[in-house]
Amino acid sequence: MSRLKMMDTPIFWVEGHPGTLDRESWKIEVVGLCENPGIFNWDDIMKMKKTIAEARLTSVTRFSVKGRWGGVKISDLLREVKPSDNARFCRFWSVKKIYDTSIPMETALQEKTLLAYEFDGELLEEDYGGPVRGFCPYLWGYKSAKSVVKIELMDHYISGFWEKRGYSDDALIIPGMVRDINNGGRLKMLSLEDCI
Ligand SMILES: Nc1nc2c(c(=O)[nH]1)N[C@H]1C(S)=C(S)[C@@H](COP(=O)(O)O)O[C@H]1N2
Ligand SMILES: [Mo]
Repeated sequence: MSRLKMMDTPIFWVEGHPGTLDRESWKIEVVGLCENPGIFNWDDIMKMKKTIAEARLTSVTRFSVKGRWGGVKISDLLREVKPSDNARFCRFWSVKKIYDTSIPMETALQEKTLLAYEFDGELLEEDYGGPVRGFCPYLWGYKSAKSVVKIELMDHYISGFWEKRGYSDDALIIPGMVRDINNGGRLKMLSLEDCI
């Protein structure tokens, strides 16, 4: 059983669980405002530089899970597609293209914002957004789209699935009590600094 599951990390699939997803044939389209749009498959992602970010995924529903998230930095990925000067937002689409969420380019380019495929050295399973998910510890968890199939570079902002339903567009983490998944769900006071 994976670490995430062993710790009983909540599994959110508001659009419905996607079922079994095939890692080997996984493809992520990177399109929109860039010079070199492209499709990155699992092998392409495996060949790119791996970054491990020790950080927390923290939900506005007030759980937080810390670990070594492994993947490709969004900044490394974007270097390949050469974003245009007017690309200001990065929109992530999950499998089925029902769930989407967008983050500002500055946040996408930060050190710990990843296309993640690992947690504590284990490949992510479908429950937790495998094969490859967005991971952005700087913002509430709804900005970390699971099982990403498409990234769109845009010059304007569009509210995503949860943002349209009332969650804030900026998703700035507000300090407060959360259930600390690494510690059996016990309450813990958490600030943004603890998340990153
Ligand atoms: N496709 C998709 N991505 C999603 C969600 C979702 O329901 N569907 N939930 C978001 C929310 S609100 C959070 S807190 C995290 C939860 O990640 P987990 O299910 O791996 O714990 O995923 C985010 N990404
Ligand atoms: Mo969440």
